[in-house]
Formats: sequence, structure tokens, C-alpha cells
Amino acid sequence: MSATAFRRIQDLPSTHLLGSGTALCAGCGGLQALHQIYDVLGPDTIFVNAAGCMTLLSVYPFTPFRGSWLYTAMASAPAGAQGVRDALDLLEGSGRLPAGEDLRVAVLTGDGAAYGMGLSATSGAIERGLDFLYVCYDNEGYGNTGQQTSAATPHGARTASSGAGNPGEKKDLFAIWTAHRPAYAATVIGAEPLDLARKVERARDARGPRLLLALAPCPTGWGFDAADAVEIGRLAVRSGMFPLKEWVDGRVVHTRVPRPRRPVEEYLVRQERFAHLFEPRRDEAALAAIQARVDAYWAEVEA
Ligand SMILES: Cc1ncc(C[n+]2csc(CCOP(=O)(O)OP(=O)(O)O)c2C)c(N)n1
Ligand code: SF4
Ligand SMILES: [Mg+2]
Repeated sequence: MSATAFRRIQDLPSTHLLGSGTALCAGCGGLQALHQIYDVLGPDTIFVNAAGCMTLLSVYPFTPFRGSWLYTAMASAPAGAQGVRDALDLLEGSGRLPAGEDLRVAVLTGDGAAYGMGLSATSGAIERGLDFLYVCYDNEGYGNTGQQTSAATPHGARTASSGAGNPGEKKDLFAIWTAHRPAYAATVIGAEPLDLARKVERARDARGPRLLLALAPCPTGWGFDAADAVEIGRLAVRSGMFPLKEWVDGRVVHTRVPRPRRPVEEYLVRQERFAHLFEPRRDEAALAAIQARVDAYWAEVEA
């Protein structure tokens, strides 16, 4: 889409997020999730956006957002959110914000920032009880710079910096968040819009630190046809690779338990980043190990 397809903010009609961005890819699962999340949150949301693919949505003086948006360095979005929240509280306290103006602050970040560079600032913000939403679109790599390995890259996935497949394991950001006992935390995906909308409503209406962790199928970085983005997202859930869950009143509740669970192979085989597990010959050991990890997770959930 060309920049001329964007409109100046004062000309925007009533939908919250317009267009698909000047530089975002067709079929972007991160954008799909953000569209849906923003539709529930609405324009009273101020986004503090860590550097990544979604920062390309706003190219001055054009923006698809109806509300305010602030760009920060990768590690600094939670610190930026603290500054914005403090400023809003001061303005409210001194009567300089119109009565009834209830602006909420939301970090918008990729996994590279969320699982790695920004983790310490995030931990501090949760610890201080900062009243903010934290939206992470997880495309399992540094997408904006060509899909290098991040701490969210799954085991075995090939990236621009792990040509033989990532030898490490995906970090469990949901568990790290819940260890801080936040006000709310949930995993979501654009391919399951009703589950997503209900969780965003809960997150919107709570106060304190709240996480929305969205798996973001990424046609460009994962290697699949843009038209298959929703199907890949559904397979992530139905194979059990991406559990949909939330943290409510101090315990984890799974909001979709895939029964019967599809073999993880059905999810993996559709993506170029896992092609080396199937060609030139099947890597039975690696495939069995991935399946075993998913089985062990669900065995514990269903025990
Ligand atoms: C400290 C620092 N190192 C490197 C970069 C270059 N950089 C910009 S975006 C990006 C990738 C961020 O990855 P992620 O947070 O997962 O977001 P995505 O690009 O996948 O949307 C990188 C490495 C940067 N902006 N700041
Ligand atoms: S690289 Fe992936 S996450 Fe980034 S805009 Fe393209 S599809 Fe979306
Ligand atoms: Mg990423």
C-alpha cells in the first residue's frame, strides 16, 4: 500500500485502525491480531510502540491509529508507558484533562523486545504495579530486520541467524508474567477472534499490569503463503503448539483444549522454516521430540 493510501488523523472515519500499513506484509498475523485488539480497546488507548514491524504503521504525518502513538527504542516501551501514565495522572489530578477522559496506556511490542531486550524494563513495570496493557505480537523472531532468532523462536525453526534450525527453546513469557502475579494475562491469536475479543475485554476492564500475548503467524519469516495465515493460526492452536489460556484470580485457565489434538507435523510441514525436518529426509528424532514436548504440556494440563 502506498503512503497516499493513508489519511491524516483528522480525516479518519469511525473505525479504529485503518489500512494495512505502508510496509507490512500481506497476511501478517500480527496486524490481524492488532486490528482485533484495537477494535475492542478503542481510540482512548495510547500506544507506546517498541521498534519492530508495527512501528512501520505510522509514517509521519500519516497514521492508521485513531488515538495517540509513541515510538520507543526496543528495550524502553514499558519505561515510556510509565512516563505517559504518570503524565496522564498529573494532568487528571490538576484538572487539566477534561472530566470523563479516561485514557489507557498500552505497550505494543514484538517478541524480540518482549522476550529479550525489554524484559528487565517490563519486570520493573509489573513490580511497580503500573496500570498498563502490554500487547506482544509474537512472530517468533526479529521480523523487521529479516527474521533473526529471538528468545521466542521455537526449537528447530530455521531463521536468518540459525541456518540449521534453532538449537534453543522458546522462552515462556506467559509464565514469566504470571510469576509476577499481574492483574491479568492471556494468550490470544487472530485466528480465534471470539476467544480474543473476550480476553481483550477482560484486559481492558482490569487495572494494573495486564498481558495480551498474541501469536503472530508471519508469512514472510515463517515461509508460508499469505492466504494461509488464518489456517496456520488455527493449526497452531489445534495441534496444541500454542495453548490459549488466561491468568485469572491467581490460576491459569485454558480457554480452548484441543480435542482431538492434531499432530504437530500438520502445523510444521506447512512452514518453510521447518522444511529441513522433512527434506531431504525426515528427521524422526526432532519431530518426535517436538511432539513429545507438546504431549507432556497437555498431559499436565489434563491431569
Ligand atoms: C537496541 C536495538 N538493536 C537493534 C535494533 C534494530 N531492530 C529494529 S526492529 C528489530 C527487530 C525487533 O524484533 P521484534 O521485537 O520481535 O519485532 P518484529 O520486528 O518481529 O516486529 C531490530 C533488531 C534496534 N532498533 N534497537
Ligand atoms: S515480517 Fe511478519 S510480522 Fe513483520 S510485517 Fe511481515 S508478516 Fe508481519
Ligand atoms: Mg518478532
